[in-house]
Amino acid sequence: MSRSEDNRQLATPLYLGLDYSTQQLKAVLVDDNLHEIYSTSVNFEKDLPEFGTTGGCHKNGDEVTAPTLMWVKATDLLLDQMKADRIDFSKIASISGSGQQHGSIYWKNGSREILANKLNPGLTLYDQLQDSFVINNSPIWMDSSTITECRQLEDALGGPQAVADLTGSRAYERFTGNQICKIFKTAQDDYEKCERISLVSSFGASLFLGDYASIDYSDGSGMNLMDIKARTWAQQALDCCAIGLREKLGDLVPSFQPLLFLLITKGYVSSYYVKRFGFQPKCQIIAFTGDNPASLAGLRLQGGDVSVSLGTSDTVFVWLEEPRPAIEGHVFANPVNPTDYMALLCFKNGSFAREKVRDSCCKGSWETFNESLRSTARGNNGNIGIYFYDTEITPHAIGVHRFNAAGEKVESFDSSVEVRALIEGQFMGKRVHAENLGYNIGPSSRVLATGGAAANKEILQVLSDVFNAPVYTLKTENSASLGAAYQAKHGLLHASMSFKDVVKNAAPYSFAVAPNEDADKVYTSLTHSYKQLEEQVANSQ
Ligand code: 5FX
Repeated sequence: MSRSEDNRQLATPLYLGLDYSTQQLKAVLVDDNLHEIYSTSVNFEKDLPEFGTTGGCHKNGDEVTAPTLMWVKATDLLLDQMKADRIDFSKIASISGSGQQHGSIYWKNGSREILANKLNPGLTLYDQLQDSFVINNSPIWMDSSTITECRQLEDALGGPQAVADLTGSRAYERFTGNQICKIFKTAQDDYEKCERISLVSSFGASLFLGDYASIDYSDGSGMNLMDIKARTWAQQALDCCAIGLREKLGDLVPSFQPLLFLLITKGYVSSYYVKRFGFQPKCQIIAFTGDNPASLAGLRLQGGDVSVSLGTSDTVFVWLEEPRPAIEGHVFANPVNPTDYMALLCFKNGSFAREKVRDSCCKGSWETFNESLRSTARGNNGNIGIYFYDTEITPHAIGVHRFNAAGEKVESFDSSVEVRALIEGQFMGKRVHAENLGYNIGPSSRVLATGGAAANKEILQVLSDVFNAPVYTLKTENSASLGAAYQAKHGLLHASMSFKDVVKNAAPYSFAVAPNEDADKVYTSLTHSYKQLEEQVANSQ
């Protein structure tokens, strides 16, 4: 029977998206029009206090881990909650999911057999997977304990840029290859007893598939182990990390790929869930991916788009066709279009810097802050500011640096000039680093703004002008789990339909602001000056 026939058997197919994030496991159900009809979540700290985590993790110096079995128990609890909410599991046509990126799970020899053939529907997963992991505490993305392994990888492959060219990012401490390398060196016995290493995403998929799920290209890009262009494991990188790693990682698949069971038959939901919760036996499991790629799907980004999340830290996703990996930022395989890429850029100085300038220049008033933006000229008469109160990630630099129109360092700006310099500087920085990775603003480019500061139209106007593109907003509390639910449907239809067509009925964006006519003229050259000044600051530290 073809996939679409499987699908038609259901009067109202539903699609389930899961998100194994740092603090919670979330489920979102959407209907055939991709409208959200239900969501629920399990908070690791609050609902599973027996694991003693704070915010879903344990911190021990620069080592940060999460108990693997906590995620298993959260899965039991989530499904129990859905059952108590009288969800009709038989209507779910397919399941996909996302997970915090970079975290790793180490399955013990023999666990595949338990997953595939020995799960008793009368018992919880937690009861039955007690002895399935060789490492009980999974290293997660907040871990920064692998600087030695990072240097080793960069030295072996010819430096940071060479690692970025091959894998999409220079060596990062949280990236999974460096974490695996540390485990190989410090716990070799455990490494040898491990038959499969999963990412958090493919681990979640494995639980539902009842077999080891393949790692998808997008989340696989966050390991420093995948050849970003060929989308295959990069043997030189594997060789640097650990012996016999290729076998423990399994195959890579596209992010919307319907998975296979035991590499042969269609990857339907494990019979455990059919018997215990009433899932239909032909509910298809689609590859799970990382939370950032899933959010790109949830935001429904298209070629040429950029999304800017304005929160405590700012995050930028960029849709790329021709990536130029750099030593700042990350290039991942695009989760919805198999030949394209996405870039992820993190900026530490987000809302905190905006609030600091609001307090020092506007007596804490956003109204005064906005009035400063309205009353100053686009381009700030050539004045440029760089406000890295905390050590910035992109670029790696610190301090507040102000320059006049002649590019000379100055001590201070008038209050309203300071406000505009901060906002223009923050957005020019985003544009510079997006362009460094291969982004080109085109006539159909759109900027999608999310996060707290996306409610501020004056700030969005500067964003629109700096990128010379219209800005839209979207409510996005669930972007990763929603993106996973979209991918669940996309996975069933991908052979005949593009992702863009799959999501065409999803909730529309709200138009916020359009760029001013002189935006291109003002900001193309100002951004060029900003770039030179930022490089000068970063190189001098
Ligand atoms: C991305 O590289 C990250 O490390 C984080 O955004 C995690 O994915 C958070 F879950």
